[in-house]
Amino acid sequence: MDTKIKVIIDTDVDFDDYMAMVYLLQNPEIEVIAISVTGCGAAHLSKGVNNVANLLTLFGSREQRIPILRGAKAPLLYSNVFPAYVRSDADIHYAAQFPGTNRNPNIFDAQEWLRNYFLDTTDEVTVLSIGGGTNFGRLFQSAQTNELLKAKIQKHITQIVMMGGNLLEEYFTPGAAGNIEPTLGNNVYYQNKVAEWNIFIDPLGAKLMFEFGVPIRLIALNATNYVPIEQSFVDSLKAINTPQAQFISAILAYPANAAGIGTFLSFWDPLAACTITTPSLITAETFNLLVHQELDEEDDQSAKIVVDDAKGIAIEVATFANKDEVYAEYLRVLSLPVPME
Ligand SMILES: [Ca+2]
Repeated sequence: MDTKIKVIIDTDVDFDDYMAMVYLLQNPEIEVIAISVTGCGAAHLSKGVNNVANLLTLFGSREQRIPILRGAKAPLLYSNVFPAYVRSDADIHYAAQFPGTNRNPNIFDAQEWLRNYFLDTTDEVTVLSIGGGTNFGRLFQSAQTNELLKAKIQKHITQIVMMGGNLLEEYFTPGAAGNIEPTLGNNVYYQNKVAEWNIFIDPLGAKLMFEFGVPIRLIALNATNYVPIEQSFVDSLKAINTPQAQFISAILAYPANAAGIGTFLSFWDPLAACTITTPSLITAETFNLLVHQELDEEDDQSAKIVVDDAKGIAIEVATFANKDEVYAEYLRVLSLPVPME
């Protein structure tokens, strides 16, 4: 009997998305069903799709045929974007070399593939959302007018594990501040101190995901702040002689990433991925949450996660993570041999 946990990954193909994807693809307890790509986050859509296809050459011929889903070219609301340097570095996959070119990738339209998959499937799947809410928000929005699709999605998604959001000090101690302005450096083109990027990129996408009625575990900055990427982790990873570990080492060695080791980089998306098999890595509490939608150019609160006991939706929020255990779990899986048939 197949007891693997089936996972659909929704990614913006950022540096830490590679960490999360490799961890899941290499984990014998996981079966990756499909990888949907959004063009609204780090990588542009065509680059992201191409990079995911080539990433799969780190794995065997079955993995190289995993469906890759071309998702959104624009958010459902606003047009918030990452800084250009973040996007161009993601587009060139941090100059890390893929083992080869995927000559025969299975590429589909995301909305069409996901609709057909959920209408047909008997699987129970976990969705790992690590690129903002646009692709699944759009799917859930279209399912609001299709009762069969809605029921099938609600039945067959066991859980969404979403890297995103932050509980501010007014709601939880220790609070986690937003991460928009720190990423912008000297070019602060958004005046927003409260939001986290994955929610900020598409506040409506996140809202639609929250409201759909599938259980959500939010891997918030409150938890990821406990797991910075430190030099000790980079050194341990470098000592692992698998092509997969060496590839992630190359991603982290790219100058813009290396500058963040021990400073501004955290185990964002890979922490979310690790909790799928190992929820004991985090402490979580349920809060009733809303996503603030209105944009204000001068003191922007858009994408703020608001705790509202009357109107909020019950969401499980990770508030703590055990760094040593997260490192150990990640390194354990990246040390496993990969059958290349
Ligand atoms: Ca991401």
